[in-house]
Amino acid sequence: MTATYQNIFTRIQASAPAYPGVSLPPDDIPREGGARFSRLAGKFGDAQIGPIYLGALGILSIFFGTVAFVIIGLNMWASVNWNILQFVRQLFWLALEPPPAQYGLRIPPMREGGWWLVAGFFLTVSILLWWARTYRRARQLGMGTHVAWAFAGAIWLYLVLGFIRPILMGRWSEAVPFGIFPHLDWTAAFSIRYGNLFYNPFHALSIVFLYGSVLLFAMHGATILALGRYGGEREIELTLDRGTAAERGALFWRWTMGFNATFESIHRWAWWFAVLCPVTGGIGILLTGTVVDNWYLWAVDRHFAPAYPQLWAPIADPAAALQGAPR
Ligand code: 07D
Repeated sequence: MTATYQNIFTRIQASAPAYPGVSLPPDDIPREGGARFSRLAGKFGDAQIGPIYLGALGILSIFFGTVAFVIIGLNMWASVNWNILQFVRQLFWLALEPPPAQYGLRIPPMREGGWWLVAGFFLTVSILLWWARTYRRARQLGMGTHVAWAFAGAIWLYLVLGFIRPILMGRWSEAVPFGIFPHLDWTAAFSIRYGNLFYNPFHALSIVFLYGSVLLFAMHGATILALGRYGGEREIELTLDRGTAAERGALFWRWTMGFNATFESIHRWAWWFAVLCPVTGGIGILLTGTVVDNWYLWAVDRHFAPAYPQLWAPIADPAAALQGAPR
């Protein structure tokens, strides 16, 4: 019986002396810690752990992220009267909420959303510093900055949700609360308040790229693993010759779907699909409440959602009774 080489789980671990990586420019802080080896880590990725480059941006980012995390945690703990047992029991339900609508964009008392503003500020500083770190590390290694720009796509959505849109709407209360279930509740409430996000075409596009990324990643990952016996993961050496893993992978897709990406272009497909998920999502959120008040009625107007027959006397829109900003 022939043993077939299937490499979904198997991973050959070659051991070699620790390698700290290419030398860095003289203005860079040295990398921290030596190198260790872990057999377990080697099952998932490289067996070598460290050295790690922290640098000024990394240290500052972790510092500000920790400050945000601690502020959020302490506010949650305070909300259960500093009872540690209730804090642990109710952790997933606890929240640090943004200021109520009546404060608009003004600075509220600390207990009424002030801490939310402070935590959000520190979290944002931390995320932006981490972005700068991904940009700088790539530059110092002589790489392109594709990872940083992909990360910027996610940061765009984050900023739309918590900063840009609330400012356009004139009140911080529009922003997302901190908390596990509270932020999920916010998502559901947001969808209902603005007439069902399923009718927002940018939400639909964002889902296309979310699911599309999953599909592409599965196809690409499976193709490379299936080509493992021909050294498929050594991409660059394979692209020019005939009969290589690269060509077999291309042929597989050309034969099964009639079209194939190249070993280079598949990564551009993957990059764009992943990045367009939060970029289109951010556009959809930006338009919600600012340009379009109710996505269902918007879709009815454009004849792609059905208008339900009016069976009873018309029900007044509760929002119509509101005055001023909340309206
Ligand atoms: C959220 C932003 C970037 C994050 C960054 C990191 C930390 C660290 C540390 C505390 C992911 C932040 C840092 C967290 C914390 C400390 C110290 C990226 C994010 C930079 N939807 N929906 C999407 C589906 C419905 C709703 C996107 C599916 C309902 C709202 C996506 C379904 C309702 C919003 C998506 C579905 C609803 C979305 C997110 C199905 C009510 C958004 C893309 C099958 C539940 C967001 C345009 C992403 C958006 C969004 C998928 C249903 C509401 C494609 C599959 C109808 C309010 N939904 N959704 O990359 O962009 O997120 O909308 O039912 O805001 Mg939706």
